[in-house]
Amino acid sequence: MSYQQAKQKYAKIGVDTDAAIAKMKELSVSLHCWQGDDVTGFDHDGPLTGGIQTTGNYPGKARTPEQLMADMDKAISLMPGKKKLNLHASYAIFEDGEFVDRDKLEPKHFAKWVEFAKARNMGIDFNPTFFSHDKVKDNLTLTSPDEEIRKFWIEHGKACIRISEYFAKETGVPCVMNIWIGDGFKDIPADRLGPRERYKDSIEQILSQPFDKTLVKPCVESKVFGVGVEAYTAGSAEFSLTFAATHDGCLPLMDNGHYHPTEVVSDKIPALLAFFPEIALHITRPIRWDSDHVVLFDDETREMAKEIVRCNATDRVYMALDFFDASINRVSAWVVGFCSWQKAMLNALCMPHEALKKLQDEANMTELMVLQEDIKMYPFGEVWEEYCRQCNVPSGTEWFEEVKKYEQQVQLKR
Ligand code: RNT
Ligand code: ZN
Repeated sequence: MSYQQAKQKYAKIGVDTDAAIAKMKELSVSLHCWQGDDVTGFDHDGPLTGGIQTTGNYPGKARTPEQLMADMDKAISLMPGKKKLNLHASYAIFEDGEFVDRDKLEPKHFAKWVEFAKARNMGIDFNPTFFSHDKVKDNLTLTSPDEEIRKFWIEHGKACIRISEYFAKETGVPCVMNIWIGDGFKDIPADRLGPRERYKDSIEQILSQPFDKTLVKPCVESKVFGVGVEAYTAGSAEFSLTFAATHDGCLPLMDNGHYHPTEVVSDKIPALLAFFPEIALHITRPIRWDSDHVVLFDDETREMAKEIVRCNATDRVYMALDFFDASINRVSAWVVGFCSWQKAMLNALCMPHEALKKLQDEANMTELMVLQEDIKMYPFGEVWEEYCRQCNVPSGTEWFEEVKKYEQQVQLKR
């Protein structure tokens, strides 16, 4: 079947595949730098902490800013769609032997990333890094009862607001700044309120740093538990959601690895859209826990994309990827994960949502089931290939030949 034939088939159910492809080209998705080096960053030598883990030992990992940028470039050249760069503060680039701690970070430490993003027409999202650092005391940062520790991390958050505003001004694209802390306890705590009150106060102090709300979009990301902090996580769903709801200009961020395994973020998206003008997502693939596997074109991924599209919320939801697999080629991981989300969004744009909603409102659940099942067999692959063609990137598995070559010629020589 050709694209033209596929297009005609979709047209019969009221779907304009050309319009879907055109829409895809406008939607930006944040590509996280941390898949390229297993969340290591450039500002410390210690291990990854905070209850998150990368597993695997695949060769060829990027170890310098140049290598990470080259790997990202390779990935970017192989996937369709508009990308935004997602950085962590730990990816600061120090020059000429300079080093400053996280509370003293300045825009200039990210100038090379700005140059990278601008040259590729990308905006930048940002994340303060509240983990992998010697000032994480007893697994605590912004919730620490040690005021010196807490102050250090508040100053880090404020520095990141200033850097986020710099990113937005330089790129002309608003910067989503996500606050996530792994603070918690391995075993039953005696005080669940104190850490949360301190966390609330800490974020309020961070947000007291003046910034332009149209340029910086602060978010708070919730989590249910982390490795080593199984009994209690300060930034729980209720905490984070309520914080965002009660603080003007602050967005809730949902990571679909951060809930109990039978909860689905696809259902939470419309729930939040009923209240928040804008929300943010971390798109990942949890297997049994927050394992951060590479995103695939699977049922829940498709369902999340459908909710964004059918709620007409493509301009209200900030979409960012958040996975890290160290057991496979890291460039390939980026491409598969990014393309899976692109496929999910394009697939969602190729559905007759209004007709389906009408069936629901008429309580015609029989026909709704029949149609929803029938659409699954539509020639979506043709539409995807056409989208890739228009974006000048290989479709199918042709891109993987490029990755294999790059692995041999570049990554394995490191
Ligand atoms: C951790 C959170 C967080 C991190 C990144 C590196 O569970 O998902 O978003 O993955 O900030
Ligand atoms: Zn996340």
